[in-house]
Amino acid sequence: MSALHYRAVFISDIHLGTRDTHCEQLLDFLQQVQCEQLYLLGDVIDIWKAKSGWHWPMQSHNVMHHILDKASRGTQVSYIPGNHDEALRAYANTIFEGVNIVMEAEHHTADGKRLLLLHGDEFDNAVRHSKMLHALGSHAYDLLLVLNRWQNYWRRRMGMPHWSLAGFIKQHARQARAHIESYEQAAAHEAKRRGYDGIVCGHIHQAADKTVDGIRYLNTGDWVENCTAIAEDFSGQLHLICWPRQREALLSEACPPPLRVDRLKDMAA
Ligand SMILES: [Mn+2]
Repeated sequence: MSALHYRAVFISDIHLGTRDTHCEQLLDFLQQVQCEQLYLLGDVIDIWKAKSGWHWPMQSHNVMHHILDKASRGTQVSYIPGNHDEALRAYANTIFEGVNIVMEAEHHTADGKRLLLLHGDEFDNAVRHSKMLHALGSHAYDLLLVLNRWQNYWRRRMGMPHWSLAGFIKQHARQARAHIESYEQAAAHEAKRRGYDGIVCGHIHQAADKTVDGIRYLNTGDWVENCTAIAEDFSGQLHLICWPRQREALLSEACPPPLRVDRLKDMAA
């Protein structure tokens, strides 16, 4: 029995098919949460990675099964493919096992706000460089440390000044930050241009809830590092959830969903 009730839940960047997905966390989240609408905002299945070795344990299967189970029990499930599952874009505007596949969607909150929903690789021009930095990533870090020591030995011998790895990383962290900000601005700009009150997207694995240029910018984050989601309660308030950090607190405060007037009308009819 689910404990947490939301009007809508938005998740993305699950990357099923890779070894990186926190399947157990996600499965726990899906089991504890009940919602009227579930939006999957892309990179749910990592079809890119399938080419270099598919990793599909029972847990990945369970995640898919649970999502389809929700769809069969009355949750409206919408799936907006991202760039890692872009093969599914060919199936846009079809319904698969109760899951509505669409290129983008519009969500109306309980308090009447219009939100644009998409994956977000549409704004890749703004983050192209940070992707490259991302690829450089943690594996290169250890190697850099070794090279830095070796390099400074030779620089000293040649009478050159010391070169700082810490400074190099700081500089690149600043650049990565700047690219994330460009992405957020590009997303907010698109929502504003099209007359929306806000945008919910994913793609950059950087969960957020902020106002950018007068537009509510929400990013669902990911389930490979952060285990985050956006959820709308029955009053229309939107919340950024970091599941591992907030799980206990959310479950201890959980209360049943409000009775909906339209449902009461249906029952009376
Ligand atoms: Mn993506």
